[in-house]
Amino acid sequence: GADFRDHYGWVFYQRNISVPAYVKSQRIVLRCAAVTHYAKIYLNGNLICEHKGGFLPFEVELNDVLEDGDNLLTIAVNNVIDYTTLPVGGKANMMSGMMGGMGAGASDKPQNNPNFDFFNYCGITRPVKIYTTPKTYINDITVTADIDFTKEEPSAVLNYNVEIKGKDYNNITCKVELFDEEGTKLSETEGSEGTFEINNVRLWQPLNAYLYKIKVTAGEDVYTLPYGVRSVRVDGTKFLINEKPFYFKGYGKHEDTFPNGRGINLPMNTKDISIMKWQHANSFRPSHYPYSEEMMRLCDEEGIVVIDETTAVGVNLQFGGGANFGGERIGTFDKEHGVQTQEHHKDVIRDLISRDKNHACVVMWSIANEPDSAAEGAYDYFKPLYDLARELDPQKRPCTLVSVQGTTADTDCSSKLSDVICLNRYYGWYIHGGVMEDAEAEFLEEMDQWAIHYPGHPFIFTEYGTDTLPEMHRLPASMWSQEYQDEYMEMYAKVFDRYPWVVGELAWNFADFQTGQGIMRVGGNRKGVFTRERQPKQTAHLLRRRWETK
Ligand code: BDP
Repeated sequence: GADFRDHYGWVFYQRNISVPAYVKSQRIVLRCAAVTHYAKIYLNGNLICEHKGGFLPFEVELNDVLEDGDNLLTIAVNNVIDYTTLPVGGKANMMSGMMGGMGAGASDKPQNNPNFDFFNYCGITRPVKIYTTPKTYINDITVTADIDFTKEEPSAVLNYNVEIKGKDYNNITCKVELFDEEGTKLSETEGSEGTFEINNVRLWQPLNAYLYKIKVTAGEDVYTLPYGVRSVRVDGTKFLINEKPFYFKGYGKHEDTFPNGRGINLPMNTKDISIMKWQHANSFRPSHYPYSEEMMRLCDEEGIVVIDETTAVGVNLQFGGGANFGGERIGTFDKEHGVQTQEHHKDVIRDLISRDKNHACVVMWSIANEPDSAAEGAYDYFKPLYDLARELDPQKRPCTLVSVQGTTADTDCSSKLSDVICLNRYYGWYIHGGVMEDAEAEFLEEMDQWAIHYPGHPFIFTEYGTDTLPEMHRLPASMWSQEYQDEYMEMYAKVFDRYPWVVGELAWNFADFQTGQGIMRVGGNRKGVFTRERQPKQTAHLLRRRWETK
């Protein structure tokens, strides 16, 4: 019922667990892949672990706390979002605020006010597992590749680093073997740090993946890491993958399906990737939070390029007319009244890079979506975050943030910090809705400004789209109709094609998705190029034709 849907605060998941005696000599670990947004784990009533942030894994060792027989495991989950969490919850309802404070959201009941446009699905959204390792175990593996492109057949040096933990970590032998994708052993070496040379390396290419396997044996522990060898770098206005200019074609997505909500849905992941391939799409942005590890692996396997994003959505108190603080306008980065997210934001970056650093599919880090990046204090908020990401990423991928409509070349701190400028633009929807000529004219005007102020970097359009109802057709085209979505997509394509420094188009959104209630949303956000059931709207065919040759 509505009470459950609108629940605010804690819920408790409980069950008994028991671990067979024969594994008790092992290290026993409880791993939660995602608990949204705050978790407290109790075993037999004792708090054993806490974790903030709803989209990244955490784990806790159970050996010292497990009792024989049944143990009561409690996972307490809190769904509250506010000025200290990512994503950010506001003081007032953002969606109704957009229309001058009317609409849903007026209630005295304590409630969440998402400062973002997707339903605040919470709970245990990904697998909880108990697994074992030997007492001395492989804690982490980091691999980077130096590729020599000067020869006709490129060669590569893989550098690996294995972190071993546990009581014997110092005097254990570590064997590392390299296999090709078919499982043929190519070479073998010893030591927790080392290199492999690969002549005639098979590169991981967009839509043409190739994964080597790196098998680490440390004492009794074994782990095999699939690893795609590829390079990424920005050169002038180009985004290079394996030294070749890459053009992003695809979407911003959500982890959102019926009836799973944000709960993991593996068959739908497979379906989504196969639909994107049908369309000749090669990439997407896992907006606005890190997706499941299963999805990241699938992208590695399928050659889908990913812009990996943190949970920082809603770091912008200008939404809803900026009336978030008791009806007053306050600065997003105001020390006293603004968001208090920077430290947590750093933790999310640490956890994200530590989880995803080895994935070939990840070619860039997105530090935030539509923050108040032109506000006073934005540079000071973001500079340390970029520094941290650049320091932590062993592959030194480019970094960006995704800029909201209204930022300009000279005001957006992204201009100073990002390797690629990523823009969300809605000319023809939120601005000049229904008047395509005006929309195009203002869009071109903005593009020319960026060209003057900010030459020399690549640009990706990370969002553009229109709410579109599958049943609605209109001639002449008008807003919400299939025809309008087509005309809008055609206009954007025309603009993108004018500017050689535009290196990507990620339409908003791949599929319709659930949002909160409000007068701006009809049964959710309907900007999908596919319905929530993953059936094509008319524009899916138009994009397919474009992307086949683009
Ligand atoms: C942008 C947001 C995205 C929204 C989209 C929209 O980044 O989350 O869903 O606009 O309004 O502001 O559809």
